[in-house]
Amino acid sequence: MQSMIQDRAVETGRVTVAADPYEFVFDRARCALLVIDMQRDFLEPGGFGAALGNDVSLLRSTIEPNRGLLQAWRQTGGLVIHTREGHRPDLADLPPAKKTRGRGAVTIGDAGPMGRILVRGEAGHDIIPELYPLPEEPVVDKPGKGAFFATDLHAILQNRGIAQLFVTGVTTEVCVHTTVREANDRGYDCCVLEDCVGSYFPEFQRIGLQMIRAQGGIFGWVSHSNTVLAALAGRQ
Ligand code: TIU
Repeated sequence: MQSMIQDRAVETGRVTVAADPYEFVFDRARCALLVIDMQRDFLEPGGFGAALGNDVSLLRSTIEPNRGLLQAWRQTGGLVIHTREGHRPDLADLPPAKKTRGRGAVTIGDAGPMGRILVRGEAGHDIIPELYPLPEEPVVDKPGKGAFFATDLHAILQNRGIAQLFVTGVTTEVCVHTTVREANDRGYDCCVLEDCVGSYFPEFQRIGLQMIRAQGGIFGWVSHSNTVLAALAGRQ
């Protein structure tokens, strides 16, 4: 018996999206939307992002573009995968160096207003309500910054025949970058959508995107969600 996703009508065919450093051509049936770590711990006060000393409001501009893109992508029947950074409640998968890094007063595993910081099963670890996964959408829990390290993401993508990814989420220069680099080395084409990724540091947002598209797209493409929406609707 086929899964719900495979039963859904998936639009097929090639789509061309204007991008930097040149157009991104994707095959609808072989392309997934990968949404990185849009968790309360990064986007809401009292979580991991705030514990690191960041102004979490800077990431919230990414929510509406992601919501619009998710809606359109789901309508095409395309695969959506969400990731969450976090650790086992017993912290057995938490490297000591990650626990102590930053020398913060509150670190991973400590109690916060949304539960224990960056721990699986806690309220803060979950994805923000605005972008909550549908029941059939895989959610990949990752202990590191990259979504391929110590996860089954590669197997999931291979099993679905996925070769290309639109990548969104937070933060641009940390988990998005690490994941795109990991994906690129595994042979995936990655197109990062600039309005759907966010950083606590405006200069890192700008430079982080620049680093992806430089040198002929050294590990990916950069585009905008409006451009993808137009292409999906045949308006490009
Ligand atoms: N601190 C920061 O910018 N990011 C992270 O720790 N994780 C992710 O990017 N998800």
